[in-house]
Amino acid sequence: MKIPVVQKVLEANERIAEENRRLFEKMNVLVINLVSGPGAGKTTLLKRTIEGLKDLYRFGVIEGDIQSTLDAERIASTGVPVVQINTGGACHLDGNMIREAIDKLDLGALDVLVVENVGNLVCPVEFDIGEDFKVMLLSLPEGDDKAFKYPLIFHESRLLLINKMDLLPYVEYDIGKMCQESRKINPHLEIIEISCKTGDGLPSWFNWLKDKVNKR
Ligand SMILES: Nc1nc2c(ncn2[C@@H]2O[C@H](COP(=O)(O)OP(=O)(O)O)[C@@H](O)[C@H]2O)c(=O)[nH]1
Ligand SMILES: [Mg+2]
Repeated sequence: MKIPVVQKVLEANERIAEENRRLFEKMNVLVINLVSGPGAGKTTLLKRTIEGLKDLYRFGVIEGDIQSTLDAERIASTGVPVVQINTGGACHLDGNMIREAIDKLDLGALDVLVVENVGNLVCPVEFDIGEDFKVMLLSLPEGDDKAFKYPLIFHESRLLLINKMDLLPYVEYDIGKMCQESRKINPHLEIIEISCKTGDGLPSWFNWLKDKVNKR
């Protein structure tokens, strides 16, 4: 009997992701898998978060991109350890890529590891990397119909951050509808509205993160 290849790949990934998760637990590192479409503001959010909380926690970052080290360079400017993964075409990070990247990090010297996944709302959802939480980021210019189009990421995420709230006067976006449709898919989804530009809402996100580190 032939087993479909995709299933085998996913099974292998689950096993490696579970090993990663055990290692993160042992080293007491909280791991966030940050997922969004391209340009929603992942790297900007990460920089703001590190700048806001670096006196409290020791951060590390894994940057996932198809190519380039642009985002890793932006993060490196904050002084925290960062590893860039270039997937060479793959639209997501997987457990094995993360396993290789953490070899290059001193996990014992970290409290929080944030993984910026490759920018899209589809493929990263399929691949567990051993994270504690998936956090998804949407931004106003992308439109308020994403829950209908990409339900799985809403289902799998613990927190939805709605970014670029400073653009609300300039775009058509129904926040109420967005929240309602998101919670139809995932009634437990927490939602925080933020602007990485003005800083609005960031304290609530920082508190969410602090709560998760403290419960670790
Ligand atoms: N107006 C506005 N622009 C933002 C905000 N956050 C990020 N941006 C901009 O959005 C663009 C993409 O941000 P980036 O962090 O590179 O997105 P990523 O591709 O998800 O990592 C950049 O030009 C940012 O300056 C925000 O809250 N408001
Ligand atoms: Mg980025």
